[in-house]
Amino acid sequence: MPMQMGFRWYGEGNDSISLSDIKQIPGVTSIVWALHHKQPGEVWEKEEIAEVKKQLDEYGFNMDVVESVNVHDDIKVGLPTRDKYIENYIQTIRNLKEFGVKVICYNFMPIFDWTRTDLFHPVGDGSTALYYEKSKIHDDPKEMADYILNNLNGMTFPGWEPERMARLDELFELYRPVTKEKLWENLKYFLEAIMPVCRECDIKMAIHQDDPPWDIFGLPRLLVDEAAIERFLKMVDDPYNCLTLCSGSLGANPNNNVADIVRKHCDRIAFAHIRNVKHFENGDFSEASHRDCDGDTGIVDIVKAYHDCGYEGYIRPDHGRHLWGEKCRPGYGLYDRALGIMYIWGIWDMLDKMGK
Ligand code: DNO
Repeated sequence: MPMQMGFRWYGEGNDSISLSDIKQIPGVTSIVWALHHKQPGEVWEKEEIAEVKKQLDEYGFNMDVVESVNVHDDIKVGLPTRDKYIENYIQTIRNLKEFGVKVICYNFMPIFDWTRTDLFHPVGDGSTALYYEKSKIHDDPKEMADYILNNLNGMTFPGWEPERMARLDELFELYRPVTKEKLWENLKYFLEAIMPVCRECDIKMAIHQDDPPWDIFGLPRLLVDEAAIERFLKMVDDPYNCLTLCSGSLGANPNNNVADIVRKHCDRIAFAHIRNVKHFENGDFSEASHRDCDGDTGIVDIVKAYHDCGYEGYIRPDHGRHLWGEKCRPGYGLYDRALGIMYIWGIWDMLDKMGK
């Protein structure tokens, strides 16, 4: 069995792309989905999941991968109320199991999920891409949150819930005593509480790396390099404690060699995000097309590493550029991600043929 190709879709009425569009991209079998109206900490009810299943069934897609069931801040901060939210998380896992879900992608980033300073930065060929300007991150986080929320073309973005962003002062205050070590402890507590249920339900928890992979606005970030990944996997050494290995998140730090990480930890990668990043000397970076030579991430080596390891897990193109005037959610247009899929398949199929 080859890897299983997925495409992230934000749901009916919440995405500019239709399932019929996605069906026309070669080789996509999984829709990477979520209930985007849910706040972190809420239980995902069976009736709500059934609704999505019905939509996907119509096109013959599976719903094996959820991205994301977001973790409530009280769990990350380690407040006494965390146990209640962990109970809810467990109930969600049990409900997802009823629909055959196999992998939950999540993150443990304090307050902000992925962070960019420019959502539509000109690439130079007429297209635009997500961009990170290092010097802007020392400024006011509120300004950045406003900028992001105002540029989502009216759509929601997980990790940037307006309700949470409206409470930024309070959230920063909550996280003040949370050192990096404390955050590791809180992650361990969370995982140890849910692992027995994951085993019972045969659902892998697949953590996404921090994006960018370094501390921002004074907040600690954990999953930033190979050493951290090693620590994470050993900390809760369970086959259900897995990775969503994100080449673009790790690739934002030129010292990370993603292909090496794939080779070393392939058996614990449940989900792969493939994205290319181009670095600039001053520490800024831009997202790029999936083509190897358009960025510095080493896409060919990474895909080859998965192929060499006989990877049979889920994979998806990550962010794409915005092409041909498409009006879409930043990073999640149709065209460049479809091109990315064809590039990944191109490498994969070639390697298959050469191996025969
Ligand atoms: C960025 C995504 C992340 C990812 C979450 C997982 O586009 O890869 O937002 O979905 O971090 O919880």
